[in-house]
Amino acid sequence: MKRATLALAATASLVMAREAAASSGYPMSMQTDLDLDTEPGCDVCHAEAEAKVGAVTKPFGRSLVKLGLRGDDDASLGLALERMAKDHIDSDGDGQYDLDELSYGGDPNHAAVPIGGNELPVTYGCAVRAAEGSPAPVAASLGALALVAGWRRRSAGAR
Ligand SMILES: [Ca+2]
Repeated sequence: MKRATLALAATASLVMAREAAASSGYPMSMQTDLDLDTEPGCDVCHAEAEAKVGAVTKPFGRSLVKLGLRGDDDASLGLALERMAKDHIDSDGDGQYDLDELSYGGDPNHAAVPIGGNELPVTYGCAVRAAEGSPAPVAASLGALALVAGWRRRSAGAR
């Protein structure tokens, strides 16, 4: 009984150590497996961009774990990435698949940012804004005066 307990404790500690092990080779493996221009930072899966990174906390990393990723196990990374591609995983729910976002240097943990960075949102409406110094406001005012004068002339003629 004592031997069985010791064996169980040893096995449990090995499993826990394996899951907690740093996976410093994953960025390079992801770059190779996904044919990326650059290695993704550790912060694609972890809170920190560089070691010591801590637990997997980002949506993309959690998706990989759900797909079978294990710590310091390149084979599990390859399989999880294959499953991610097959299942069209979109961890941040922005409509862009995670692997597509990585392929163009995007972040699969945040909604896509347009090329060129954040810009003011497009607004729609009917208003026309004249450029500063433009004669448009003067012309509009004269047009309004002409309409009022014409209306008054017609009203006076009707009497
Ligand atoms: Ca996405």
